[in-house]
Amino acid sequence: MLLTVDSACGRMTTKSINSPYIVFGLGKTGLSCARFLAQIGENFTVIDTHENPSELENLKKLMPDAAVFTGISSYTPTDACEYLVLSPGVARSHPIVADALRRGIEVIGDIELFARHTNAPVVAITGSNGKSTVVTMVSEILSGANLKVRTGGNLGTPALDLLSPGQPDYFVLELSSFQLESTQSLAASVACILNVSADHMDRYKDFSSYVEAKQRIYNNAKCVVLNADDEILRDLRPACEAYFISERPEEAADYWIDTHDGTAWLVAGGERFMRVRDLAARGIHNAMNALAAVAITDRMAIPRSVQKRVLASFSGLPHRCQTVASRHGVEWINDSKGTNVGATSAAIRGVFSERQGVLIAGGRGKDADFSVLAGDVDGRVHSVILIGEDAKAIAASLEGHTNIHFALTMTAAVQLAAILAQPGHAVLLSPACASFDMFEGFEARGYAFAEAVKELESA
Ligand code: UMA
Ligand code: ADP
Repeated sequence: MLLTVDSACGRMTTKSINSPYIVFGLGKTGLSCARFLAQIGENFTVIDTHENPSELENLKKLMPDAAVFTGISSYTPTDACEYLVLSPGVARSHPIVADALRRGIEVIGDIELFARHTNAPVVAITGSNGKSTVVTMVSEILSGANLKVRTGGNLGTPALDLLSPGQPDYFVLELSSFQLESTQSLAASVACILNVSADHMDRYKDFSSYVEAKQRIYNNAKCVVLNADDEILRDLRPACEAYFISERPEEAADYWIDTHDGTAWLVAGGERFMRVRDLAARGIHNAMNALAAVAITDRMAIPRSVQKRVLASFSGLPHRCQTVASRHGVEWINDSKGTNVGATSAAIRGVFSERQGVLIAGGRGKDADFSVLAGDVDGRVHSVILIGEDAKAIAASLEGHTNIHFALTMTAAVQLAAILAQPGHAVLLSPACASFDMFEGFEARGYAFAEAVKELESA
């Protein structure tokens, strides 16, 4: 059998390969697919369009004999090829994928492989924002009830790496729209879409296509949790049991937030069960995340006492509205994981609900519409400091709503913020953008912010 690989740098490689599986992409997902296919005794070939993908060395160490082609621009699959296993970062519109589809090769993702190889119950969570937080809350609640849980997916540990020997009581998976695009057979015990707001508009032809990808999480689900405040999600009519959460009591919901005698409460089925101020994670968006976690874990009959105990101590994940310093009356907050306008909008409304301050934003904008943020900064954010490749696009959208400044580095942005912020203010890093134009990822960006704030002490 022949597999022909054209190299991007002009070399033509032809190799005799007889693989039913082609793994496309050699990042974390591709490596997990290779490892899994090797474990179940399947023959596979790995391809990547970049010369030196991040997991190449690890693959060579783990499987020195694996067939791998990097720096390719095209390939011709053999008759033996049955499956093209896509990494989430590879778009289905890629010419190699389009060609495979034309040839009748089945295009699947790592979550599809996962779903085909496990019977254990899966909790599947997606949404534009709050996925990682809710996945972690659910996972801690289930563990707190002494259940065996394995947690991963878009959160970081690829789903297939969770399939080690022994069966957990539940897998808890964070699923991105990219992963859901190539998933057909997942039958989640509980599936949840937290919210939908525009993200990844550089990958989807329009917002509806993005939402359609997210909606795939409901296919075959036994039960779903939905956000009643979101018009699109409210109008979905899943063919299974549905439970609704809402920020407002007047919505037709099963779980909501109610203010009684000046105190905000989480309510389930009419019962006020926990004060919002007793949640360790701050902000109304985290109260909604907590409601979602309760709605999900109620499906497993987890006692209220366990849910409350966990939610009273889980203060949130790093880089999500995390206070990194308080100096001279100014609170410095790292929300580097605010990588789209929906997240930054929630962070601005949470952080600046009772005070004003400075916002540091910008990066790779993914073709977002930043004008959505204009209403949020009005009256809350007196100055915005913009960094990164889409700084000018954001400035154009916020013109007239706040004072706009530019900085070339995170350090310069933090130093400028220290000058602009007054006692009683907050400085919020919530970029509304991906980080890859300046940093290796959102974590590196958050650490750069925290480090620059620390350096202010010695300046
Ligand atoms: N590649 C190609 N050709 C292309 C595009 C990519 O060959 O046209 C190759 C790249 O050279 C690279 C590999 O594909 O070697 C990268 O694959 P990937 O981008 O899918 O990255 P992974 O390392 O496999 O990480 C993925 C998720 N990444 C993305 O969806 C972009 C990780 O989510 C996830 O944690 C991991 O799988 C495990 O499940 C990250 C993410 O940014 C955190 N997700 C997006 C988000 O949260 O907004 C969706
Ligand atoms: P995701 O995994 O979907 O990116 P995270 O839990 O990591 O979500 O949170 C990312 C950012 O999204 C947070 O830093 C915060 O700014 C914002 N956020 C978190 N939860 C919500 C929510 N329920 N609604 C809107 N924004 C949210």
